[in-house]
Amino acid sequence: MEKTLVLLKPEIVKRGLMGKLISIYEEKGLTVEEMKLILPTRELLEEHYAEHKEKPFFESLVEYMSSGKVCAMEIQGEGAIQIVRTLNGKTNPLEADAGSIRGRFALSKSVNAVHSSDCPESAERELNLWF
Ligand code: 3AN
Repeated sequence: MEKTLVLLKPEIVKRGLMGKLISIYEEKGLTVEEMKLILPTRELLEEHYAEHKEKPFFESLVEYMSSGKVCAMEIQGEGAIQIVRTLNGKTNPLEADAGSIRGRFALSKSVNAVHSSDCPESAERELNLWF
């Protein structure tokens, strides 16, 4: 069974959409193995987004992600990493399928509802970081 890290970003928690998004993963057949609400520290986010450190959007991304509580989950299932990314849709909500999570619930590239690991190595690294 594959495991992946999913983060429901601050706007999802603030808008009261956590349950709706968790249902989408559960209805697909995936299971939530661990879950916590956390106000992430700058240190945690800098480590989590280390690969984007040089990008122009890094500062605003870290600022946004620490602006409110995040719902962190370990989600499990066969092919969970790819399945979650398909459910989430493309990073840019303008390009995301209308039926995907980002297509339905997000408007911008930075405030884009969810994060999920992109490969098994990232999943292991990110799950160790958040749990
Ligand atoms: P994904 O989360 O879909 O794997 P990445 O890894 O390319 O996307 O980007 C990490 C995070 O950085 C995204 N979740 C998004 O919030 C933010 N991001 C990516 N590209 C941009 C951009 N051009 N402007 C603002 N934020 C961005």
